[in-house]
Amino acid sequence: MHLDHDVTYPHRHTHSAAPLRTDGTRRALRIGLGGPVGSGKTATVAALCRALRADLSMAVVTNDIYTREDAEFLLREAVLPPERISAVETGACPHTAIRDDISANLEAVEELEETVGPLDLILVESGGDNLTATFSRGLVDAQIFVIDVAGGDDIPRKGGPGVTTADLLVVNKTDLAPYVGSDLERMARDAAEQRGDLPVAFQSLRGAEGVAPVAGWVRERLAAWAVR
Ligand SMILES: Nc1nc2c(ncn2[C@@H]2O[C@H](COP(=O)(O)OP(=O)(O)OP(=O)(O)O)[C@@H](O)[C@H]2O)c(=O)[nH]1
Ligand SMILES: [Mg+2]
Repeated sequence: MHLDHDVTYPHRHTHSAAPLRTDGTRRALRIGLGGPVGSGKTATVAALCRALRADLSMAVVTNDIYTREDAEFLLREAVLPPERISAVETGACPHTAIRDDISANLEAVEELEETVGPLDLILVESGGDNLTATFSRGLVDAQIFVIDVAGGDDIPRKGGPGVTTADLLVVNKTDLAPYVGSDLERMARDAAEQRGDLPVAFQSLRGAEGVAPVAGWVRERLAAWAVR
C-alpha cells in the first residue's frame, strides 16, 4: 500500500495540557485520587477541601459507576460551594473513565475552569477500584493512591501500579490498625521497598493530625506548579 499523505494517529492524551494557556494564564493543577473501594478517597477529598479552601480556589470532580453518591456526600458536607463540585457517572469500570477514555472527566474539569475559574487546584476522585487503577497523565498532573489498613497489611507488598507508581501513597485509617491487627511498620517497610524514594503518608482522619501531611504535600506540588 502506498500512502501519499501524512498518517495521523488518534490523540491518546498521554500528556496533560501545558500549564500556561495561549493567553498566558495558568490552568489549575489537577490531582487524581484513586484506590480500592472504601479506602477513604472521598473523606480525604473532603478533608483537603476544608484544609485548603481558605487559601486556594478549588473544585472537585467525583466519579461513581451508577450514582452521584460521592458528589452528594461532598455537597451535604458543604466542603465547597455546590457549583464547584461536579459528578461524572462512569457507567462502567471506574478505571476506564480515568485512564482509557478520559473525555467525560476532561470535559468536567474544563467546564469547572470555565464556570468557576480561575482555579488553583482541581481534585479528581476515581470510583473505587482495584490495585491496578491509575489515572492517565492526560487527565491529571499528579496522583494520590489511597489504601487503608483495614484492607490488610499485605497490600503494599502486593504492589500494582497504584501502590508502586503513584506520586503519593496514602495509608489511611491508621486508627483502626490495632483492631484489625495491621502492622504499620511492616506496611511502611513494604511500601518503601515497592516505591523507592516516592513518598508515603500514614493518615487517620479520626486523629488530631488528620489530613495535614497530605495537605502539605499538595501545597508543595502547587508551589512547584506555580513556577513551571
Ligand atoms: N476509622 C476511620 N474511618 C475512616 C477514615 N477515613 C475514612 N473513613 C471512613 O471509611 C468509610 C469509607 O470512606 P470513603 O471516603 O467513602 O471511601 P472511598 O474510598 O471514597 O469509597 P468509594 O468511593 O466507595 O470507593 C467512611 O465511613 C469513612 O467515614 C479514617 O481515617 N479512619
Ligand atoms: Mg468515594
